Amino acid sequence: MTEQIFNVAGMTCDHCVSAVTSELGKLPGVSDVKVDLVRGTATVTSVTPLDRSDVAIAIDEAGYALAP
Ligand SMILES: [Cu+2]
Repeated sequence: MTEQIFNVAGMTCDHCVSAVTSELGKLPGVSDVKVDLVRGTATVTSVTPLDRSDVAIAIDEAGYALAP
C-alpha cells in the first residue's frame, strides 16, 4: 500500500469533499480516500502509486483542479 497526498483547488463545502472522494475512489487500486477541506488536500491510499495525470483527470471530473 502506498499513500499519496494531492492538493485540490476549489473545494468549499462537504459536497465538494464527497465529489472528490467519490471520483478518486473510482481509480483502480484505490482503497481509501481522505479529503481535508480546510487544507485542500486529498490523501489517497492505493495498492500501487497513482499516476498524477490519472488523479488530475479524476479531480477534474469531480469539478475541481489538481493543484501543484
Ligand atoms: Cu462544495
